[in-house]
Amino acid sequence: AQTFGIAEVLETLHIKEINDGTSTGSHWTGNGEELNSYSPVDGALIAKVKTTSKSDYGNAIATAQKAFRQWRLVPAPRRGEIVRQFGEKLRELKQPLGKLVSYEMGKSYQEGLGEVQEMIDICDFAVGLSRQLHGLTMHSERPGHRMYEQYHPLGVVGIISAFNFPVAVWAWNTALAWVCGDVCIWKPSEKTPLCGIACQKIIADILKKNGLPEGISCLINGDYRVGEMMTKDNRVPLVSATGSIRMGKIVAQAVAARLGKSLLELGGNNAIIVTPDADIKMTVIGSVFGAVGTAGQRCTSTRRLIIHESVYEKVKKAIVDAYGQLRIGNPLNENNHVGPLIDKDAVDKYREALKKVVAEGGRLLVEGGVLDGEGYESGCYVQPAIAEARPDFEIVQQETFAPILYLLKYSGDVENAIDIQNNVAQGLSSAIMTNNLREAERFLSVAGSDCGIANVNIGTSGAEIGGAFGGEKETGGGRESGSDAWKIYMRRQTNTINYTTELPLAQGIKFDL
Ligand code: UN1
Repeated sequence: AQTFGIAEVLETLHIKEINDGTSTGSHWTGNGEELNSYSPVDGALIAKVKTTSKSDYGNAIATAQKAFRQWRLVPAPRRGEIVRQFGEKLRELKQPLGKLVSYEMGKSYQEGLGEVQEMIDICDFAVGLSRQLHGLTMHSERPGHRMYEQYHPLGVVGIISAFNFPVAVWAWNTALAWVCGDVCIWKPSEKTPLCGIACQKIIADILKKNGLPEGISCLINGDYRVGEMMTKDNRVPLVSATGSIRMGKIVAQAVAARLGKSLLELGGNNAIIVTPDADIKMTVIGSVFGAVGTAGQRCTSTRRLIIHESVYEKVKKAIVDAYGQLRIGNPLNENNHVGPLIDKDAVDKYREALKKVVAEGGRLLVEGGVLDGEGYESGCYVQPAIAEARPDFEIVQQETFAPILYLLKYSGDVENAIDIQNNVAQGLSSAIMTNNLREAERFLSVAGSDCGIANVNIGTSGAEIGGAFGGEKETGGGRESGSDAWKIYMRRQTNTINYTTELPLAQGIKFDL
């Protein structure tokens, strides 16, 4: 019933009505239950996907392990060449893939394109990285000895990703893991399985054209039960998981129980501190995009504004006025700013949060509400809301994955704002709006923000791929994407070589025979 050229998009990306959900490269099966993918844009059933059964999973792992034995022998720059081809293909398919992201997940088409751009960027990054997987050399304390370290691939990397970035987060992980010499098994969110299928088809085609084995990229589909097959599996040395704190705790414990490694990127409760010196115009743009972009469903979404009392009324008015300009509706229509939430469960959680903030003594400045009528038939469209609240409200301490912004007031020094900011369980992204150099530096200092990301005069969302992405505390501590995040996908080996005819022991120990 929808008319956004979606049929064409699905055809270009080779998505059929019923898709087998398990792929070991070019080979597809799916013997598990059926999963429906509905669009939150118009409520339509886009396609049915067969989930991964235990035996499908077993096949995928076996194929991946076999592929690893070959892939690890391919020189890293040659592996980079495959990632380069993948990035080129993504450039070609940016529009249809961006549209599928927008239609299956509900973010605006612009943001869908932005997400594919993040994939392209990480591919470029990984290509360069493929010639820079450096270790250090050290000076041995023993004469005639050489000491150095090298990085080897880990093996099979499991990737569990969330609905909100249905393609980019996989790419951050997999592009790095591939150049590192790992093979990957990906379980996308059960809410966005088609994005996963589209990506798998793109890479499978490239692998095939290059005569590379199936299993360098595998796809599995289903809910937490399918994820659990990987978290409990010794053959998966690293599990990289993005999603809720609740999910992260389950994954971390399952992986730790077998002493595997996990890379966690979980919830945020991100704040912007607005100081007396803030540029109000920039504050409004940064805050509004941060709070309502992706309908508040980024882990970096702005949830709290911590505003100095001297500018509180001014900032409040400017932001409330800006909310009056927001257009909510079909995300494929470029005139709209805000699309739907992912599903009706998310709408319920949004409603409950608004009730809760009022029950705790907060005041709604922009009331919010669920939209109905023409164009809103899916029941997933909500109005972004703003509430005046206090930092210690239970609901303000939590991450609600919806466009709800809490305004909090501080007085006195910037330290008071930093305290409020840090006084939550999560530690992903943070920002300060100020033209005061001292305040900015205090915010970035050892006594400043405790988050993995701390920005000055930028909002909390929209991080570039070049930096390490992730956060502290209940955000899980993992770092993905840029900087030296690649190291977690490899194992470090220290090598000492003796090129003399003596065997001196370290620490000067004498052991005469
Ligand atoms: C996420 O929400 O899981 O910084 C990732 C940002 C994006 C990534 C968000 N580059 O908002």
